[in-house]
Amino acid sequence: MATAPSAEAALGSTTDTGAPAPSDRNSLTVGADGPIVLHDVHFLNQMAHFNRERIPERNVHAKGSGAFGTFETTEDVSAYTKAGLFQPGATTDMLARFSTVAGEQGSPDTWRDPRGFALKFYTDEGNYDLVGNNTPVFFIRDTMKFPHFIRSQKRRGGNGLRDNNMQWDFWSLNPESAHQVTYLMGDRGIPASYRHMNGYGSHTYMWVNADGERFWVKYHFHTAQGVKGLTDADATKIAGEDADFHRRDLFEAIERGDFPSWRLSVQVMPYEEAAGYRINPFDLTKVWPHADYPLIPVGTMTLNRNPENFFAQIEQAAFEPSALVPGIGFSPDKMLLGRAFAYADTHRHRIGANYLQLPVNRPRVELNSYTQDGPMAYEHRGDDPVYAPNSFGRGYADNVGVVDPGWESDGPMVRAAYTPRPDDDDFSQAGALVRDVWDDAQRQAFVRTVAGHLLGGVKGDVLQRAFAYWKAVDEKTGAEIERLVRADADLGGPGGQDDAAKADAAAPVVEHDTHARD
Ligand code: HDE
Repeated sequence: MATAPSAEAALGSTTDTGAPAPSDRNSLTVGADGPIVLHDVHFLNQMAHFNRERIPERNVHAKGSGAFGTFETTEDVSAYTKAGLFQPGATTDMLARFSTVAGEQGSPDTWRDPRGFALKFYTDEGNYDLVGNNTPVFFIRDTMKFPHFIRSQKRRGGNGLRDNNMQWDFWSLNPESAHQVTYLMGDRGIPASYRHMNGYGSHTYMWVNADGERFWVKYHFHTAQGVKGLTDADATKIAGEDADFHRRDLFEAIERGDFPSWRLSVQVMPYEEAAGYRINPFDLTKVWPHADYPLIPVGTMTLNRNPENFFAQIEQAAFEPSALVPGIGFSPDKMLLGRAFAYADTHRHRIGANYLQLPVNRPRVELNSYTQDGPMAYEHRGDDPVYAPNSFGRGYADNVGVVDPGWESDGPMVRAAYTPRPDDDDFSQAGALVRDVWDDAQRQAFVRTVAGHLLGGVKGDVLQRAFAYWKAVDEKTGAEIERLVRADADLGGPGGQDDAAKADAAAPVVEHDTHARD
């Protein structure tokens, strides 16, 4: 027998205009069984707003989770940057959001996929956003390819299904993807949790110190929890039991006071060394070997506060590589420069032109920006002049000359493919990962994961190109992948790992930065 709601629960609610609500349970009708009347405006408003509760999901990184915390600069890197948040002793509030890439909002957290590692620092010089991944490299090096890449990883136009053949068609036709795909198919491809993965800025950025000296930097966030991964078999099982496994883990860890932290280090390259470096330092598919540019510690990021409301604070969180602060700049990395446009543009579409006025996105400094009005405008400047320059005391910027962190560039405007440097090819860094960084157990798990993925529908010329791709990475493991696929080996389940491999791969991955090599 259904019990009536408790008396205190019936104390009432309001309409959206603030009046006492008539009822949240019964619509207004003519007679008890008559038609609903058009002027039941509380019902109309509830229904109309319900129809508008969703905003478009992120078209990549749709499934994710986040938390608030702080970043503390514990070392002195002021020789390299004047950015306030990276001065010794600075502590800055921040927000982090972790995510998968290809899956939709309801997709499982434990799919094999890179993980987003998006950070927003609410500094006293404005927001600084560092929007990275849990891998130090990426699949492509030119923004123009990005829509094509993402579409090949999502769903076919005809049947709306994901398709391994389509994924491998793109990857094998774009061999610069080999380093990232190797990483993806290895033990970093399915983190045990968001807390047990590293984060990277991936791109090369610019730092500028107080004397105007410029440096190129790469960011490394090493998890203090230790890097741990899941086997395909375990991940597939968890995906069936709890699609929100990583979201739940992060939320519950912070709830119980088990605050996850990461140690930030940077690699620093003096400005003038970029031109002669043996690897293109701005190629996002490459790392800088640590022997060339060792890690320099900076500080610690700790996540210690869960969102109060997921939609308001995480679904509407807007991260953008274009949110920079003095002392930090872009680099000639075409992917980074493409992203400098894309993110704010996507926020205007997904959330609205005034997305930066939402508390989770609002910079924590006094603003004097000449953007105004637009839908849902909340902040305003009264009757201040709306133009610059003006004679009525509203400040405006009028700098000329070299104002922004930048670099020298000249030559004809071209659409360039890639101009490799002496040690620049699409496969050797991936091969070094397989041969020099991984141990036998990791190599075996990798071979079975790739073979299992290829056995998932990859065929014909695409399969032949995939075999050639893996042999170009590493002849021995490439040949083993081909042997297993041609034998149509029973690899023990969806991820292609039988119990033996599972036992090996499930062992905690020893913390190693897979790029502390050569
Ligand atoms: Fe993204 N990316 N991306 N991406 N990306 C987005 O922005 C884009 C790339 C990354 O938790 C989108 O708000 C372009 C690299 C993260 O809210 C979109 C290119 C890296 C997140 C977008 C790239 C990333 C996104 C989708 C090629 C790591 C989630 C929704 C140049 C270094 C941030 C949105 C969050 C989200 C564009 C490639 C990381 C569409 C054009 C490389 C962590 O704007």
